[in-house]
Amino acid sequence: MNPVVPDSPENANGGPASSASAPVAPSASPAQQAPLRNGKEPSGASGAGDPALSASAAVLLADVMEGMGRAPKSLPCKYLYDAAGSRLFDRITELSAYYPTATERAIMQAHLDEMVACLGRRCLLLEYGSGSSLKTRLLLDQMSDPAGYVAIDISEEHLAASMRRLRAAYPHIPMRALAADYTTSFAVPSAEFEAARAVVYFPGSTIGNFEPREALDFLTRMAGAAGPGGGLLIGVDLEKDRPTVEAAYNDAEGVTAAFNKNLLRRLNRELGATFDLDAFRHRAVYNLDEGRIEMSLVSACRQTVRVNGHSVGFAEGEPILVEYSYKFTLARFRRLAERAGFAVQKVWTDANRLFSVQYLRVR
Ligand code: AVI
Repeated sequence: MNPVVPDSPENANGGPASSASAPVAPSASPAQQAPLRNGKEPSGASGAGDPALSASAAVLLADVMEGMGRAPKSLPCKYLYDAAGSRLFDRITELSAYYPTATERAIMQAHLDEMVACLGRRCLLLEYGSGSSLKTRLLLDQMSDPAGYVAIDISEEHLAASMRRLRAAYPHIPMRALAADYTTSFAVPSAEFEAARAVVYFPGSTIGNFEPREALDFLTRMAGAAGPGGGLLIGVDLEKDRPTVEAAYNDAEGVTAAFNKNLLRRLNRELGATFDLDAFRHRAVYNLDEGRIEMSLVSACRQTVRVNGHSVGFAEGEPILVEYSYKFTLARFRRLAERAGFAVQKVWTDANRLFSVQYLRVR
């Protein structure tokens, strides 16, 4: 399950990138450039099976049908973040029950000096899944002589809007926007910046949306992207009691339900699917054995849905798994980070140990 999340009011996405550690002259005017695309989705090309589909829709269809063939059925959570999904996720982060965003921000505010000291002078900050880049501003405000900032996000529209705001607020910091699925391969234009080191910023605990094997691969790629002397500043949600976790993913306002159901709306729009949003209900359960929240859309009745010419049958009560959100112990995350080629240099938590922000050094 590959997540590609905008860290709402700050979040994340990923893929391998070139080392950013070599100092190179900046390009003429990086701050003026439009978002790059990672070249994975050439527009106008035909889908393999259906000539009416664009290449990106054909990839979406293939991913959806692959998930519909699994037991239990599943959908890749990276598709949650279309423009409407990104807006809904921003609303989730403002919910009082959704503790991760406010807690992470409070940790950052409390320990900003130490975090900025870890980044050091002439740091190139690479943010994976930049979303609205709200927490990033805390860093950009305090960083010592930053070499630059590269925002990487899957939602081109969201990225362009937040980069416009950031460039206006920080005209002295060279910036680049990269519209890319950070779970795929893409090249970071790090050679454009005169950086002493590169540090990947991956807040929001989006690492928890990867399954363990994928999390290891992704962290390993981030270590490669940061390169020797570089690091990773990462938000990591911690294991806690069931009521707190389940309340965060079953909000009374129904925003999380709307966020997950928006994926079905997207499939109706982009693939001509016939999902009846009222015929599925949101479910989020904390699986303590696996240390993760499991979010599903559960079919309220026996039904058949058409997806671009395919029929998909659902039994009453049958779930579509949409997203996992793993919660970590500090020891478990340390082991994962070390296997990926990092050393945990610093861990900051809140008084209730709900959440952590960690600085990992590339070993
Ligand atoms: C982006 N990610 C860290 C969120 C989480 O908490 O796992 C995604 C989310 N899905 C529903 N609510 C929040």
